[in-house]
Amino acid sequence: VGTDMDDVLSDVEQNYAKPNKKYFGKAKGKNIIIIHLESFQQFLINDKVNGQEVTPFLNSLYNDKNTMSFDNFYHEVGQGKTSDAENMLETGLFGLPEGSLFTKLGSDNTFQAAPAILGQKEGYTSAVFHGNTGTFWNRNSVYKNMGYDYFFDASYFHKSDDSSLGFGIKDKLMLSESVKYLEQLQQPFYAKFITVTNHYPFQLPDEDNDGFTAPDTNNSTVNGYFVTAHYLDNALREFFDYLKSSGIYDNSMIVLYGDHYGLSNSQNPDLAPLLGINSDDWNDFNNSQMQKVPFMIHMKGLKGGINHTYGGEIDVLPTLLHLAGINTKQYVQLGTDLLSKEHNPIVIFRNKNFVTPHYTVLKDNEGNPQVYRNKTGEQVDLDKDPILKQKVAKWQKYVNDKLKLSDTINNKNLLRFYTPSGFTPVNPKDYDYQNEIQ
Ligand code: GP9
Ligand code: MN
Repeated sequence: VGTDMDDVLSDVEQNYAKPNKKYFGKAKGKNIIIIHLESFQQFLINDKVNGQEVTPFLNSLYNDKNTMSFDNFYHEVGQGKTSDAENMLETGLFGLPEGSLFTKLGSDNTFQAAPAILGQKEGYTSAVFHGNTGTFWNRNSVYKNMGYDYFFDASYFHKSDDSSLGFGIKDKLMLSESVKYLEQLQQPFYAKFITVTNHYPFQLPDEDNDGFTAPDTNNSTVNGYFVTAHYLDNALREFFDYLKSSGIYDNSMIVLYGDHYGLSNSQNPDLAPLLGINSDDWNDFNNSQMQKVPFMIHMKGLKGGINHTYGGEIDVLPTLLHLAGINTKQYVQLGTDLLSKEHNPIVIFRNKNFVTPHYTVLKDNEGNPQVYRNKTGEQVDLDKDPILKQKVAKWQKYVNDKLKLSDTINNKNLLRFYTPSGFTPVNPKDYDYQNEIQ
């Protein structure tokens, strides 16, 4: 066991990217509000359908001078979907190659996660707001191990015949009713809002639609996706209005991210014409581009802009902790700060495919790498480019090693053998969310 952990620590030390002085501590002492945009893909940003902006509010936020907006940010989830995204953002480790880490290991493993780190280092109160029952994805148990002080699940929200859709309370209702709880939280707080309405099968009742006209492809999932995304956008506008009128906005850093794709590869050819691409020309590279999701950091006084850095969900935790003024050197986190000059821009997908700032590398059915140029989407013949071929092999080894390291840490529960100095291990018995009975 000792050697396992020694390997982990030496890798983590080599991987460490020191904070950028320009940003370190910029959000020190501010509330941190994380908004999890369910199934929300980057292509929706600035997109129009039938002459209507799909997400006018998010577009305005994306282009706001106080928002750092990323346009080469990818989700990196596996089968654990939402729970994998949460896991990466909270712990800085990947999900599992199969299944959900939350479900498989979340009740037993030792975590050194965001709520505990922020709580212990900077006195943050932490809370999650979510319109589904607390047991879904084993959250009830996992959040205790992560040190979340509060978990407001479905049982905390008012219910009526039409208040829920799919996986839970509709976003507008969940966000507006969260306000009364948010106001009571001791500041600074670290609060996460997990939306649900923009979820497959993307069927919004007419009474929840403000008149947005769906596209009319032959695929009702594709059509509905734009409508539920538009609904989510409206819900966020209302939520921001509240944050502003309550004054919370002025002392908060608000972080928004898409957890994973909403439209799957099998649906993408039906989406293609709406993106100006012929369905017959749609290929694996196009599918990989669809794995881009929003990542935005919004805060009054933050010098923002569109940031083209390549990164993914694994990189969020060190980025946010550095903004909060907490150094990450001693923590076992496998991504790197997106704002650091030493950030590592290789984006790792859970299936071992990957993206570099210039190339996208996807394995075919035989496991052979297919390499595409990001700029043009054209495929590169590796046999005609032995130097690139060598580089791809080197990158692939790096990717495989990183995922293997993550799996070792998680499967062997290695963090129970290593406590960062100044950190107190979390005792789940200290937490009780009173939401087990539904
Ligand atoms: C369920 C919600 C959806 O509570 O977070 O999870 P997903 O199906 O996207 O993994
Ligand atoms: Mn999800």
